[in-house]
Amino acid sequence: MKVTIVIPPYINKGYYMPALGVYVLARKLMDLDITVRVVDYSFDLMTGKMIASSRIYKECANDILTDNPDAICFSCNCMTILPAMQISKLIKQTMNVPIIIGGPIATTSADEILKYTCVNYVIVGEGENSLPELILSLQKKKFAK
Ligand code: B12
Repeated sequence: MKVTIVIPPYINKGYYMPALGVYVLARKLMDLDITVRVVDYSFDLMTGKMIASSRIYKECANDILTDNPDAICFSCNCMTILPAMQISKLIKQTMNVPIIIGGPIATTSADEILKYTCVNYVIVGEGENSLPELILSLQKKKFAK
C-alpha cells in the first residue's frame, strides 16, 4: 500500500515551518509497513523549486501521480484547502484513487469539504488513530464510512 501525504502550495515566503502533524501521521503509517511519501509544495514554493504559475496545480497533480499511490491524503488549513481541491479535481480526471482530507480546516468545515465530489473521505480532528484505521480498511477493501 502506497500512501502520499500532500501539503498543498501556499505562498507566504517569510512564514514557513514544517508541518509537524503530517510527519507524525507519516510515522504512524510507516510503523504499519505502509509506504509513505510526503510532498510539501509550500516548501517547494518557498525554496524556489516550484514557481507560482497558472500551471501549478497541474504540476502538483502530475507529481503526485508519478508513483501511482493507492491513497492520497491532503493536510489542509483555511489557505490550502482550495489548492487541494484544484489538485484533487485534476487527479480524479486521470485516476480514481481515494482522496482523504485532514487538518484544521477538515475539523472546522468537514460538511463543506464533503460537497466536493473529488473528495472521498474527511477525517475530523487528530489523525493518529483514524488515518491508519482508514488506510488499513482501504487496503483490505473494506470501505470505512
Ligand atoms: C504552529 C502553527 C503554525 C506554524 C507552522 C504551521 C505548520 N506548517 O504546521 C506557522 C507559524 C508557519 C503557521 C502558519 C499558518 N497558520 Co498556523 N498554526 C499553528 C498552530 C499554533 C499549531 C499547529 C501544530 O503544529 N499543531 C500540532 C500538530 C501535531 O497538529 P496539526 O498540525 O493540527 O495536525 C494534526 C491534525 O490537524 C490532523 N491532521 C493534519 N493533517 C492531516 C492530514 C490528514 C490526511 C489527516 C487524516 C489528519 C491530519 O492530524 C494531525 C496529528 O494529530 C495552530 C493552532 C493549533 N493550536 O493547532 C495554528 C493554525 C493551524 N494555523 C492557522 C493558520 C490560519 C495559519 C496560516 C494560514 C496563517 C496565514 N495567514 O499565513 C499559515 C499557513 C501556513 C501554511 N504553509 O499552510 C489556523 C488554521 C485554521 C483553519 N481552520 O484552517 C490554526 C488552527 C490557528 C487558528 N486557530 O486560527 N501556523
